[in-house]
Amino acid sequence: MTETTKKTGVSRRAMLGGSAAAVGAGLLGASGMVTSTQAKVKASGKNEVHPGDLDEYYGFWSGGQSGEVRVLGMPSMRELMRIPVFNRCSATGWGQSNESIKIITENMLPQETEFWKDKGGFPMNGDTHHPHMSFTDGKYDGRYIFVNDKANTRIARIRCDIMKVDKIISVPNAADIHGLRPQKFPETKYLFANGEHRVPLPNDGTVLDDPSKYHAVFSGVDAMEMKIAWQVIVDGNLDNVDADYQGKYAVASCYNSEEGINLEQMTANEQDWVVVFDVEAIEAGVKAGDFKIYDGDVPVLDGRKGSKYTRYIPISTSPHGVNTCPDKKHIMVNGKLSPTVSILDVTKFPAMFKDKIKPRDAVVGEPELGLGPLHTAFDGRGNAYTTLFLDSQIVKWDIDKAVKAYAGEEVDPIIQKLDVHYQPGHNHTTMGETLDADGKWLISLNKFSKDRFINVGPLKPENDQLIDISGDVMKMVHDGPTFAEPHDCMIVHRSIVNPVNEYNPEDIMFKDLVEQAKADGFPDIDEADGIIRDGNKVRVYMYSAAPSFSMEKFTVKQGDEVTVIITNIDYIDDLTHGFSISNYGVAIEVGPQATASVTFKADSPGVHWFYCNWFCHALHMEMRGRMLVEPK
Ligand code: CUK
Ligand code: CUA
Repeated sequence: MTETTKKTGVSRRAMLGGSAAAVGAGLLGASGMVTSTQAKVKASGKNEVHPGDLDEYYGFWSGGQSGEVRVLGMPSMRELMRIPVFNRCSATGWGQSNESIKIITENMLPQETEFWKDKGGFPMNGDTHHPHMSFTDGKYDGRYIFVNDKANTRIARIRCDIMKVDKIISVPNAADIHGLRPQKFPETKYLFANGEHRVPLPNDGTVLDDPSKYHAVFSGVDAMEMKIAWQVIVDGNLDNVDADYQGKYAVASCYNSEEGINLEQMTANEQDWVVVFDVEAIEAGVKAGDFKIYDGDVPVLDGRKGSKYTRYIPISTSPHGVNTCPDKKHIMVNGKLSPTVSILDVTKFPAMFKDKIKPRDAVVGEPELGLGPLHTAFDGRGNAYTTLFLDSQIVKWDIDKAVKAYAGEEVDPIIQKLDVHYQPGHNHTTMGETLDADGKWLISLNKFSKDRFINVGPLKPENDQLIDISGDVMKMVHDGPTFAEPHDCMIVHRSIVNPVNEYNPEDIMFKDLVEQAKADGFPDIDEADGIIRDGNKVRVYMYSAAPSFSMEKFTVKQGDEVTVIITNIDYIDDLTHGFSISNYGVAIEVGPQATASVTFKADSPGVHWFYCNWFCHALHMEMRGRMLVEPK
């Protein structure tokens, strides 16, 4: 018996189930509940990926406050890689190599550059929630993954060929980017990004308690340029967002129509809404000059109630997840505080924008599913799977029946409820946010693991559960612990993602270093080996081939600003080198055929060993050399 159970006499697990059922019965009434049909069927074993076999899917997981994105193999649920994004990574040198620092800082706003000047130059944390791949014709195209940073109002782009970030941008005027989705059709021209929190616009420190000056800002980001194309001010705040399959609209949920600034105010109303954005109307508004400029030279349009750019569809209070169905027609808005999911019909949006129907007429279904619906996924066979946070369940339901029930037919859309462990937020199906939804697997990203793993102390992992949805009945097949709340993930078939094995030396990412080497007298960076002194700036060029660096030792003077530039000339797969200097806090990755650089102040005199920090050879330990720092 644990301490908790001793004190209360009830385990948390029992309490949780009991209270949820009690509240559920009260709220839903007798007709709304179906018996939980927890599948007792034996696990299929289909999720086993034997040694030497490969997974069928890539899963891209956000890493919450860890600031990273993780790559998992599915269905094995093995963690394959971590992609540092907004975090400092001591294994790869992300946040330390000059190339990563350039990506992190080059699109900071001027005031941010000023603010971070004395604080390490840039924020080294982030809060990733929503990783999504770029689309072409409603399908994943394998080019990029985009992810938000709620903590520091940024958006990053990951190149899928090398699985590294190539752009990070700060979003002006908006506060705390939360919901993020790519346009699905005809291709990802825009990313839609929700500034979740309302802040004064301009946020210059002169306003605190005048809510009329607070605004939430929705951004359309040019996804290929990674530049803000336009922004729209809305009423209320902004939570999650999704785009339709026609490429015309974005739909964002709002949980604070009260425009309150504390919890009591924010949940006072019975109704909130989703905001529908008309992309073509916004583009026309930009062309016509119907905007203001605040910060960042971005056109900001007014999309508050009554605007031609938006419509507000009333939804019961605090809706959360927004999920577009691969039937191209329906968009699900998950009730959170309401036990319902509201089904929007996008084919009604044109009439709604022409005011031929009321916004609420775009709602064509509103099934009561259970307590705390947060997110919905799809199998491409007409079924939806909604997470019930409070009930700790996934509910599988029939979309068509839900629409019929709303129209008055006596049908029950609920097919099955499956217990998950515990408290699911997002869920995701294989290819489920695309027209290729294949209905094989469902992931439930549970916020609590409690008793599902051996105890690792007060801080527990989350629990990502894998569910086989290929048959008529959902079957739980795997528990997978993860660290630091991955809010969301996306799952893509491996045929779509085709990463390379080596870097291309001609890649744009090496251009600056290649140019600098040429200017320093090394026409071929593969052979660059030598020291260039430029005042107190010293550039040390070397190349590496397992198991040695081309340079066995080099000498600099105390106080020099030293940049070490290393090219890995090894041509073999899986042959990454690294460069660490002992007692200097320096460690970077140098991938096969890559060039990387790091700059530091040589302020500690003496002999310092530098060594390779990525296991590369039987003589990896011997892959090292000395830096002598001569005293002043
Ligand atoms: S949010 Cu976390 S459970 Cu940031 Cu997508 Cu819904
Ligand atoms: Cu090179 Cu280890």
